[in-house]
Amino acid sequence: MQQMNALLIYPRFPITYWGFQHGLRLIGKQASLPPLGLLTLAALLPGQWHIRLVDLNVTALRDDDLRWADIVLTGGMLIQVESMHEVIARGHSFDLPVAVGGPAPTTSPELFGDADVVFRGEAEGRIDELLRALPQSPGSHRVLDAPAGFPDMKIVAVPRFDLLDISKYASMSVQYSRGCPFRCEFCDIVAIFGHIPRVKTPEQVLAELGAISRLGFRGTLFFVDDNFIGNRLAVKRLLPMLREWQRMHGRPFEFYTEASMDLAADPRLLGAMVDAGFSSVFVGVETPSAKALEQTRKLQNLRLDLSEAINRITRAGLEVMGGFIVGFDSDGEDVFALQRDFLARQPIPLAMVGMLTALPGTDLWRRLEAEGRLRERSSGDQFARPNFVPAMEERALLRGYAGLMGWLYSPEAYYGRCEAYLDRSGSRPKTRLPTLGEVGALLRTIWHVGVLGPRRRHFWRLLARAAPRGRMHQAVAHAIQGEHLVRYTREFLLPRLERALAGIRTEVRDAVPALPRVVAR
Ligand code: B12
Repeated sequence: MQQMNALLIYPRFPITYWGFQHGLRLIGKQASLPPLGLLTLAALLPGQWHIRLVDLNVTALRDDDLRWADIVLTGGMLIQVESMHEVIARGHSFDLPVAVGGPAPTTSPELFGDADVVFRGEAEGRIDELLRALPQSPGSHRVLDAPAGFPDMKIVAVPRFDLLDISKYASMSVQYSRGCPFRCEFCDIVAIFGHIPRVKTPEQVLAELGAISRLGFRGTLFFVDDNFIGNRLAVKRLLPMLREWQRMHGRPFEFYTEASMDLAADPRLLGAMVDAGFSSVFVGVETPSAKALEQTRKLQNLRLDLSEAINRITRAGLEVMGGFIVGFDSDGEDVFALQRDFLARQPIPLAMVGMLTALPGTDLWRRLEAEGRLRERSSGDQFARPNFVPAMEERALLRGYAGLMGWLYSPEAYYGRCEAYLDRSGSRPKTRLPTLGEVGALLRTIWHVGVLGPRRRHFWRLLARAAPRGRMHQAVAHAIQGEHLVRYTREFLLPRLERALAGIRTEVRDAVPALPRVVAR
């Protein structure tokens, strides 16, 4: 096998809710999470290859990198497509062949006609196929479709975390499982990763934690699973080993992940997650409307009282981060008040409320296509105008959504949810002492938010509430997060929704045929 210089480039994200760009500045970081897909791919490439990673969210792509490279490998989500095309053009301008992979090429290969190789699906067990398809120079175009079936997670190599400049990232990430047993109509996970959760061995997971720990990273670590508890038996074997590993290594990490709502019905599993060092969990709550949950086949959320479930998880010691959706076909204009009343009673500071969007490869996409309601491809951005004709009158949907988001991330409502969380959250095992970087972030936040910031009154009130509970670092973390969520809503989301509304008004006006001018007799 010939030695090659492979340049792995992670495309830029636009500013988004999940990007936390305004918060990152306060903690002196450039990105919230590393490009785990490319790091995992890098570990599969031939050992004699030289590999360089350039994450455009933390650094710029230099001509020197392109001059050094023999080939460019890039990959990402639909929301990164614009930057992916720039990477392809840049690579070609240095006469380099470019291969693309990851979620966006996997679900929408037709978007990458400019790439030399479009790799769909998981890379494990398919590196030879990729190497055979890689041309010496640009100009050809091959699509490598995902094979039927999915690779065993036991062959996933320890990602090349050593390629990262870890000082640039707020969190690290590992993946324990792929796939989800549920079949929500709007989600493409089953299409991409299957509905039988595949898991790594506990030894694989501990090896990855060891690799990250040896790099000196201390802090939050995201288990990027679609559903961490998809395989109950396996995860119950993993958790005690995680707890022991944390104990042996001085509890270097606070874990967070994604899980289905039925976690609330398993107190032993909840307890084991908290003991292992989990501090928060992202849950797809979606909506308090039973009709909508039924319609979108989120049946697991109908089997329990959502409020009770959220409070049970919170009391157990896990902060709930919630995903919510408005714009289901069964939603009337009362859905905004329904969501608002529900959210006002929940201890959920980070509530990601989006409008239903149709992702390629989902059952929702297929249904809307059959109904002739699809408009255009979606970047997966649920915070923009729907990419299909909604059942609710669209201006009412956008106005209602803007009203809900304006309230949700008003300082009063946001800090109110942070206080509710403090009041109801259960205790967690003590973690390590703060790093110097974390002390720096604390001081910067006190100055920029507590002294100079427009939300300082809320900030000090929250800290005063947290102090007697020994939860100061959590209150500061919520204040940092709040800076992004409040500013992104005010400075980006609401103006964008206003523009979309104005656009619809023009469309409606232009659609009305000019009435023949009536000449008064
Ligand atoms: C972690 C994660 C996030 C993190 C960010 C991660 C990051 N890198 O910054 C957070 C929480 C911030 C996030 C946010 C969003 N996310 Co997200 N996220 C994920 C999640 C859960 C895991 C991704 C991951 O790390 N996987 C682990 C790695 C190992 O897998 P992988 O990336 O697929 O890579 C493998 C292969 O694809 C391949 N491969 C990857 N790259 C390349 C390149 C080449 C050249 C080759 C050959 C192969 C290859 O090899 C790897 C090993 O097999 C996925 C779901 C999933 N299970 O993948 C959703 C997912 C990627 N997210 C999605 C979406 C829509 C979003 C949002 C747009 C949601 C929103 N509306 O705001 C935001 C946008 C991001 C932002 N900054 O705003 C969608 C993307 C859909 C699409 N087709 O593009 C996914 C698939 C979830 C879904 N339900 O559909 N997300």
